[in-house]
Amino acid sequence: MTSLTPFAKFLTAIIFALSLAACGDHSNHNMKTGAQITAGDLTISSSWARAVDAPAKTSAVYMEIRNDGATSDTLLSVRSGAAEVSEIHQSLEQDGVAMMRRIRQLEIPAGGDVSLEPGSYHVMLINVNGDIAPDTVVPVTLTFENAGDVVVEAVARRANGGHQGH
Ligand SMILES: [Cu+2]
Repeated sequence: MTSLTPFAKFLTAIIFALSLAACGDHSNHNMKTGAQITAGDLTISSSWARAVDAPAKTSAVYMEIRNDGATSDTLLSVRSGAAEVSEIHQSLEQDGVAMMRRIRQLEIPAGGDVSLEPGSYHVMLINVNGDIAPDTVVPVTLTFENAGDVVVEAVARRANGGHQGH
C-alpha cells in the first residue's frame, strides 16, 4: 500500500511545489519548542511546527520520539485541528529530485529514537485552517499501537530559506 494513485502523485507534487516557498533554513538554535511529553515508554520532545501565512495550504510538524521500552511501538496515525488532513510523510530524494511520500506507519524501535525533521519524516498538515503564526501552539494527536493517543503541542516558528521542503 505504498504506491500512490496518479492523482495522489500529482497532488503530492503540487503540494510539494507550494511548500518550497516555505522551507527551512538550519539555523534554528535555541528556538522555543513544545513541552516534553511522556506516554508509557515514549518520550516526545522538541516539537515544532512550520509557521505559514495564509493562503499557504500546507505545513509540517516535527519532533523527536524516543522509546525507552523493551518493545517497539508504532505510530499508526496523526491528526490535528490545525488542518483538514494530517498524514505521516517522508521526504526523500529520487533521481536527484526532492520529493515526499505518505507512509502508512512509523516504527519507533525498542531503545531507539526517531527524528521527525526537515528532509526526513514529518507530520504533514494539508489544507491548514488559515495561517499558522509564529508561537502559535499547534496540537497534534499521535496514535501509537502501544502508547495509545498522545497529544503533542508543537510551537510554530519560521523556517525560511533552504531547499529541503519538509
Ligand atoms: Cu509532506
